[in-house]
Amino acid sequence: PVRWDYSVSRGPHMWSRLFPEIACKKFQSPIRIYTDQCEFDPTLAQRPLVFTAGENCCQTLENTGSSFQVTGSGYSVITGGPVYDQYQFLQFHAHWGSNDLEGAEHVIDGIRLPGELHIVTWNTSKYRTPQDAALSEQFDGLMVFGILLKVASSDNQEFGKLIDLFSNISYNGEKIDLDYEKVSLSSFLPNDMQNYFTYNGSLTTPMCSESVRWIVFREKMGLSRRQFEQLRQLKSSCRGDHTTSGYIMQNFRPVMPLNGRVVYRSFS
Ligand code: BO1
Ligand code: ZN
Repeated sequence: PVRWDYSVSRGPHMWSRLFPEIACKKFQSPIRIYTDQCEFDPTLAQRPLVFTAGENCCQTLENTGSSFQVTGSGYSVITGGPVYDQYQFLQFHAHWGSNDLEGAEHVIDGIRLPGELHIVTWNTSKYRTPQDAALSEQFDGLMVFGILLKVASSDNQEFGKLIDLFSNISYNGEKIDLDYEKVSLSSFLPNDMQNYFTYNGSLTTPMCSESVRWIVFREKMGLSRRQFEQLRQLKSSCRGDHTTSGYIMQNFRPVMPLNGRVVYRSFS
Protein backbone atom coordinates (compact mmCIF):
# COMPACT_ATOMS: atom_id res chain seq x y z
CA PRO A 1 0.00 0.00 0.00
CA VAL A 2 1.05 3.58 -0.67
CA ARG A 3 2.30 5.33 2.47
CA TRP A 4 0.94 8.70 3.53
CA ASP A 5 1.64 11.00 6.46
CA TYR A 6 1.74 14.73 7.25
CA SER A 7 5.23 15.46 5.84
CA VAL A 8 5.98 17.68 2.85
CA SER A 9 6.61 14.70 0.57
CA ARG A 10 3.69 12.47 1.63
CA GLY A 11 1.39 14.96 3.36
CA PRO A 12 -2.08 16.39 2.62
CA HIS A 13 -0.90 18.39 -0.42
CA MET A 14 0.42 15.18 -1.99
CA TRP A 15 -2.50 12.88 -1.15
CA SER A 16 -4.32 13.52 -4.43
CA ARG A 17 -1.13 12.65 -6.34
CA LEU A 18 -0.40 9.56 -4.23
CA PHE A 19 -4.03 8.44 -4.49
CA PRO A 20 -5.36 9.88 -7.80
CA GLU A 21 -8.94 8.87 -6.88
CA ILE A 22 -8.89 11.55 -4.20
CA ALA A 23 -8.23 14.34 -6.70
CA CYS A 24 -11.66 14.04 -8.33
CA LYS A 25 -13.66 13.91 -5.11
CA LYS A 26 -15.86 16.95 -4.50
CA PHE A 27 -17.35 16.62 -1.01
CA GLN A 28 -14.26 16.50 1.16
CA SER A 29 -13.58 17.34 4.82
CA PRO A 30 -12.64 19.37 6.76
CA ILE A 31 -14.28 22.65 5.72
CA ARG A 32 -14.66 26.22 6.88
CA ILE A 33 -17.95 26.79 8.71
CA TYR A 34 -19.49 30.25 9.09
CA THR A 35 -22.34 30.28 11.61
CA ASP A 36 -24.30 32.97 9.77
CA GLN A 37 -24.02 31.17 6.43
CA CYS A 38 -25.41 27.90 7.78
CA GLU A 39 -29.03 26.97 7.33
CA PHE A 40 -31.00 26.61 10.56
CA ASP A 41 -32.87 23.28 10.49
CA PRO A 42 -35.63 23.33 13.13
CA THR A 43 -36.20 19.57 12.76
CA LEU A 44 -32.74 18.98 14.27
CA ALA A 45 -33.79 20.69 17.48
CA GLN A 46 -36.89 18.48 17.63
CA ARG A 47 -34.88 15.26 17.60
CA PRO A 48 -32.25 15.42 20.32
CA LEU A 49 -28.98 13.58 19.86
CA VAL A 50 -28.83 10.88 22.50
CA PHE A 51 -25.74 9.01 23.57
CA THR A 52 -26.20 5.69 25.37
CA ALA A 53 -23.04 4.34 26.96
CA GLY A 54 -22.39 0.62 26.86
CA GLU A 55 -19.98 -1.41 28.94
CA ASN A 56 -16.29 -1.54 28.03
CA CYS A 57 -16.77 1.17 25.47
CA CYS A 58 -13.10 2.18 25.66
CA GLN A 59 -11.01 -0.99 25.32
CA THR A 60 -7.60 -0.10 23.97
CA LEU A 61 -5.32 2.91 23.59
CA GLU A 62 -2.81 2.89 20.76
CA ASN A 63 -0.36 5.02 18.85
CA THR A 64 -1.38 4.75 15.17
CA GLY A 65 1.59 6.80 13.95
CA SER A 66 -0.76 9.61 13.00
CA SER A 67 -2.65 10.05 16.30
CA PHE A 68 -3.47 8.32 19.56
CA GLN A 69 -6.59 6.19 19.24
CA VAL A 70 -9.04 4.76 21.77
CA THR A 71 -10.97 1.84 20.32
CA GLY A 72 -14.23 0.42 21.68
CA SER A 73 -15.90 -2.95 21.57
CA GLY A 74 -19.28 -1.57 20.66
CA TYR A 75 -22.66 -1.21 22.31
CA SER A 76 -22.25 2.51 22.87
CA VAL A 77 -24.77 4.02 20.51
CA ILE A 78 -25.89 7.39 19.28
CA THR A 79 -29.37 8.06 17.93
CA GLY A 80 -31.46 11.08 17.00
CA GLY A 81 -30.35 14.39 15.54
CA PRO A 82 -30.17 14.36 11.75
CA VAL A 83 -30.33 10.57 11.36
CA TYR A 84 -32.85 7.80 11.87
CA ASP A 85 -30.43 4.87 11.87
CA GLN A 86 -28.43 3.65 14.86
CA TYR A 87 -24.73 4.44 15.01
CA GLN A 88 -22.27 2.53 17.16
CA PHE A 89 -19.04 3.85 18.63
CA LEU A 90 -15.82 2.60 16.97
CA GLN A 91 -12.92 4.78 18.02
CA PHE A 92 -11.83 8.27 18.92
CA HIS A 93 -8.60 10.07 18.08
CA ALA A 94 -7.46 13.67 17.72
CA HIS A 95 -5.63 16.12 15.48
CA TRP A 96 -3.29 18.83 16.75
CA GLY A 97 -0.57 21.25 15.69
CA SER A 98 3.06 22.01 16.42
CA ASN A 99 1.93 25.08 18.37
CA ASP A 100 -1.28 26.53 19.82
CA LEU A 101 -2.10 28.51 16.65
CA GLU A 102 -3.08 25.48 14.54
CA GLY A 103 -4.22 21.88 14.84
CA ALA A 104 -7.99 21.77 14.41
CA GLU A 105 -9.37 20.53 11.10
CA HIS A 106 -12.66 22.45 10.96
CA VAL A 107 -12.32 26.23 11.03
CA ILE A 108 -15.35 27.94 12.55
CA ASP A 109 -16.02 31.64 11.91
CA GLY A 110 -12.44 32.08 10.77
CA ILE A 111 -10.93 30.80 14.00
CA ARG A 112 -8.43 27.94 13.92
CA LEU A 113 -8.20 26.24 17.30
CA PRO A 114 -5.22 24.14 18.49
CA GLY A 115 -6.90 20.75 18.21
CA GLU A 116 -9.92 18.62 17.36
CA LEU A 117 -11.20 15.35 18.81
CA HIS A 118 -13.04 12.93 16.50
CA ILE A 119 -15.48 10.36 17.82
CA VAL A 120 -16.10 7.89 14.99
CA THR A 121 -19.35 5.88 14.82
CA TRP A 122 -20.77 3.56 12.13
CA ASN A 123 -24.26 2.79 10.92
CA THR A 124 -25.24 -0.62 12.30
CA SER A 125 -28.75 -0.38 10.84
CA LYS A 126 -27.56 -0.41 7.21
CA TYR A 127 -24.08 -1.93 7.07
CA ARG A 128 -22.58 -5.28 8.03
CA THR A 129 -19.16 -4.11 9.19
CA PRO A 130 -17.43 -0.78 9.95
CA GLN A 131 -15.33 -1.41 6.84
CA ASP A 132 -18.42 -1.71 4.63
CA ALA A 133 -19.75 1.50 6.15
CA ALA A 134 -16.46 3.38 5.62
CA LEU A 135 -16.11 2.22 2.01
CA SER A 136 -19.79 2.73 1.14
CA GLU A 137 -19.29 6.21 -0.37
CA GLN A 138 -22.74 6.93 1.10
CA PHE A 139 -22.98 9.80 3.55
CA ASP A 140 -24.87 7.57 5.98
CA GLY A 141 -22.02 5.07 6.45
CA LEU A 142 -20.18 6.79 9.28
CA MET A 143 -21.06 9.64 11.61
CA VAL A 144 -18.08 11.49 13.05
CA PHE A 145 -18.45 13.90 15.96
CA GLY A 146 -15.92 16.73 15.99
CA ILE A 147 -15.12 18.48 19.26
CA LEU A 148 -12.82 21.45 18.95
CA LEU A 149 -10.03 21.67 21.51
CA LYS A 150 -9.07 25.03 23.00
CA VAL A 151 -6.41 26.10 25.48
CA ALA A 152 -7.72 26.19 29.04
CA SER A 153 -6.06 27.46 32.17
CA SER A 154 -6.23 24.12 33.95
CA ASP A 155 -5.76 20.44 33.11
CA ASN A 156 -8.66 18.42 31.69
CA GLN A 157 -9.01 15.57 34.21
CA GLU A 158 -10.54 12.96 31.88
CA PHE A 159 -8.12 13.68 29.07
CA GLY A 160 -5.40 13.59 31.71
CA LYS A 161 -6.21 9.93 32.42
CA LEU A 162 -5.32 9.09 28.82
CA ILE A 163 -2.26 11.33 28.72
CA ASP A 164 -0.95 9.64 31.87
CA LEU A 165 -0.82 6.43 29.81
CA PHE A 166 1.04 7.97 26.86
CA SER A 167 4.40 6.74 28.19
CA ASN A 168 3.16 3.24 27.22
CA ILE A 169 2.36 4.24 23.64
CA SER A 170 5.26 6.58 22.83
CA TYR A 171 5.95 4.85 19.51
CA ASN A 172 3.91 4.00 16.43
CA GLY A 173 2.16 0.64 16.79
CA GLU A 174 2.26 0.48 20.60
CA LYS A 175 -1.05 -0.45 22.20
CA ILE A 176 -2.35 -1.07 25.72
CA ASP A 177 -5.55 -2.37 27.28
CA LEU A 178 -7.75 0.12 29.08
CA ASP A 179 -9.66 -2.55 31.01
CA TYR A 180 -8.76 -1.24 34.42
CA GLU A 181 -8.51 2.44 33.62
CA LYS A 182 -12.20 3.26 33.56
CA VAL A 183 -12.02 5.73 30.71
CA SER A 184 -15.57 6.78 29.94
CA LEU A 185 -16.56 7.90 26.48
CA SER A 186 -19.30 10.18 27.79
CA SER A 187 -16.72 12.45 29.39
CA PHE A 188 -15.33 13.19 25.93
CA LEU A 189 -18.69 14.34 24.63
CA PRO A 190 -19.78 17.92 25.32
CA ASN A 191 -22.34 18.65 28.05
CA ASP A 192 -24.47 20.33 25.43
CA MET A 193 -25.00 17.87 22.57
CA GLN A 194 -27.92 19.79 21.06
CA ASN A 195 -25.98 22.69 19.54
CA TYR A 196 -24.03 21.60 16.50
CA PHE A 197 -23.27 22.03 12.81
CA THR A 198 -23.87 19.14 10.41
CA TYR A 199 -22.96 18.45 6.79
CA ASN A 200 -22.02 15.64 4.39
CA GLY A 201 -18.30 15.07 3.91
CA SER A 202 -15.40 12.66 4.01
CA LEU A 203 -12.79 11.01 6.14
CA THR A 204 -9.95 13.50 6.60
CA THR A 205 -7.22 10.91 5.91
CA PRO A 206 -6.66 8.66 2.87
CA MET A 207 -8.66 7.27 1.22
CA CYS A 208 -10.78 10.27 2.21
CA SER A 209 -13.95 8.27 1.50
CA GLU A 210 -17.09 10.38 1.14
CA SER A 211 -19.00 8.32 3.68
CA VAL A 212 -19.38 10.70 6.58
CA ARG A 213 -22.19 12.65 8.14
CA TRP A 214 -20.25 15.22 10.16
CA ILE A 215 -21.50 16.64 13.45
CA VAL A 216 -19.31 19.48 14.73
CA PHE A 217 -20.32 20.58 18.21
CA ARG A 218 -20.54 24.24 19.15
CA GLU A 219 -19.24 23.53 22.67
CA LYS A 220 -15.46 23.26 22.85
CA MET A 221 -13.30 21.19 25.14
CA GLY A 222 -10.39 22.70 27.07
CA LEU A 223 -6.92 21.22 27.52
CA SER A 224 -4.09 22.94 29.33
CA ARG A 225 -0.98 24.13 27.45
CA ARG A 226 0.92 21.37 29.20
CA GLN A 227 -1.54 18.77 27.92
CA PHE A 228 -1.17 20.03 24.33
CA GLU A 229 2.61 19.69 24.80
CA GLN A 230 2.09 16.10 25.93
CA LEU A 231 0.16 15.30 22.74
CA ARG A 232 3.13 16.62 20.76
CA GLN A 233 5.42 14.14 22.49
CA LEU A 234 3.93 11.05 20.85
CA LYS A 235 6.29 9.71 18.18
CA SER A 236 5.32 8.91 14.60
CA SER A 237 8.11 6.35 14.21
CA CYS A 238 8.25 2.75 15.41
CA ARG A 239 10.36 1.80 18.46
CA GLY A 240 13.91 0.97 17.36
CA ASP A 241 13.43 2.42 13.87
CA HIS A 242 16.16 5.03 13.54
CA THR A 243 15.60 5.71 9.83
CA THR A 244 12.86 8.17 10.70
CA SER A 245 12.46 10.37 13.70
CA GLY A 246 9.79 12.77 14.61
CA TYR A 247 6.76 13.49 16.63
CA ILE A 248 3.07 13.41 15.82
CA MET A 249 2.25 17.05 15.35
CA GLN A 250 0.55 18.96 12.56
CA ASN A 251 -1.56 15.86 11.91
CA PHE A 252 -4.41 17.91 10.48
CA ARG A 253 -5.70 18.28 6.93
CA PRO A 254 -6.18 21.80 5.52
CA VAL A 255 -9.74 22.93 4.73
CA MET A 256 -11.31 21.67 1.50
CA PRO A 257 -13.74 23.47 -0.88
CA LEU A 258 -17.44 23.40 0.04
CA ASN A 259 -18.50 22.94 -3.63
CA GLY A 260 -22.07 24.05 -3.04
CA ARG A 261 -22.81 21.94 0.02
CA VAL A 262 -25.16 23.32 2.64
CA VAL A 263 -24.05 23.23 6.27
CA TYR A 264 -26.97 23.01 8.68
CA ARG A 265 -27.12 24.18 12.27
CA SER A 266 -29.38 22.87 15.01
CA PHE A 267 -29.73 26.27 16.71
CA SER A 268 -31.29 29.56 15.58
S1 BO1 B 1 -11.54 11.13 10.54
O1 BO1 B 1 -12.36 11.15 11.74
O2 BO1 B 1 -12.18 11.72 9.38
N1 BO1 B 1 -10.19 11.90 10.80
C1 BO1 B 1 -11.22 9.47 10.17
C2 BO1 B 1 -10.24 9.19 9.24
C3 BO1 B 1 -10.00 7.88 8.90
C4 BO1 B 1 -10.76 6.86 9.45
C5 BO1 B 1 -11.71 7.15 10.41
C6 BO1 B 1 -11.94 8.47 10.77
N2 BO1 B 1 -10.50 5.60 9.02
C7 BO1 B 1 -11.45 4.52 9.11
C8 BO1 B 1 -10.96 3.34 8.31
C9 BO1 B 1 -11.92 2.19 8.46
C10 BO1 B 1 -12.15 1.88 9.91
C11 BO1 B 1 -12.59 3.16 10.60
C12 BO1 B 1 -12.81 2.97 12.09
O3 BO1 B 1 -11.62 4.17 10.43
O4 BO1 B 1 -10.93 3.70 6.95
O5 BO1 B 1 -11.38 1.08 7.83
O6 BO1 B 1 -13.14 0.88 10.05
O7 BO1 B 1 -11.62 2.76 12.78
ZN1 ZN C 1 -9.94 12.59 12.64
